[in-house]
Amino acid sequence: MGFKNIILEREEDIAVITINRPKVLNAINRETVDELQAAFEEIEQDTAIRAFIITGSGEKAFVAGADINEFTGLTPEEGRLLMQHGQSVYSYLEHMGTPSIAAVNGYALGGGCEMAMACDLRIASANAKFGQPETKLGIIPGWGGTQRLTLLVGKTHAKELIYTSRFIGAEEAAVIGLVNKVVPQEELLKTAKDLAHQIAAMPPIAIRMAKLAIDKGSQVDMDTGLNIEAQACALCFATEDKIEGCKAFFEKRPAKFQGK
Ligand code: DAK
Repeated sequence: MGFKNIILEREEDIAVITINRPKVLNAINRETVDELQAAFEEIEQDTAIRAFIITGSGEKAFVAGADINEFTGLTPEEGRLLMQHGQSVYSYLEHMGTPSIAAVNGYALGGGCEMAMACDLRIASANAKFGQPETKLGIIPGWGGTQRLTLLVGKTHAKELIYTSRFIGAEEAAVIGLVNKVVPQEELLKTAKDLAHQIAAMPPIAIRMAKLAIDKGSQVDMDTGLNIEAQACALCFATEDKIEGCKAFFEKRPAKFQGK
């Protein structure tokens, strides 16, 4: 599929999605949401892609939120539909078997911060700024912000950030656990790609099972979570990659995983 608002590129066993609307700081409109869904499906169906990155074009913004131009004249019903659509696309991203990394190269606000939070990992450039400024617009985060921010940083920080609409810098985001790592802007994409390649070299079924156990397990009680972990681990025992991983260990050589 040809895209107007995003760029999808493949590099060996990883892919990079670049949100490409620099004139509006990569703000996401409906068309971009649809293109993202199509790109996610394309990546998910391609088993040769073992990890992917989402970033923004230019040096100023990752995504400065939902495109505010599209809020004008929305009835509550239209707002609800738009909100649910965005939520379902971000949930699709969150639940993908292919692990995702947000390379946050500037402003990650509102729907932009929410998209980064739906990714598995987040690397930020030193100039990145995060925020959920919806309350300043008279609304509240509608694409998962109240839920994912709370899960990632806890109620204390989530409430402060959402109640005040305050932006935080990359270092503060790292301190509260919103990002994995902060790097100089010129190193951002390379760092994210190195991490993606590192994950891509791992056994994909084991990575998918780890993701499932962490994500599903964190939403249930401990006993149920441990049960999910045991089932997911049992499935790994049935893979050729498990045999190869253990064999390579004893043969003192790097393992070659096939995803089987
Ligand atoms: N939407 C549309 N245009 C935007 C934009 C946005 N989110 N952010 C920036 N732009 C545009 C600006 O209007 C400006 O356009 P021109 O004036 O050049 O035509 C251009 O990008 C450059 O921006 P600035 O001139 O403002 O640049 P500055 O460096 O001065 O400021 C800034 C950068 C990021 C601090 C500032 O642009 C800013 O505050 N932007 C808005 C941030 C924001 O509030 N984002 C929205 C968060 S709310 C829902 C669905 C979705 C959502 C909620 C509910 N339902 C359906 C219910 C999600 C909501 C959000 O994401």
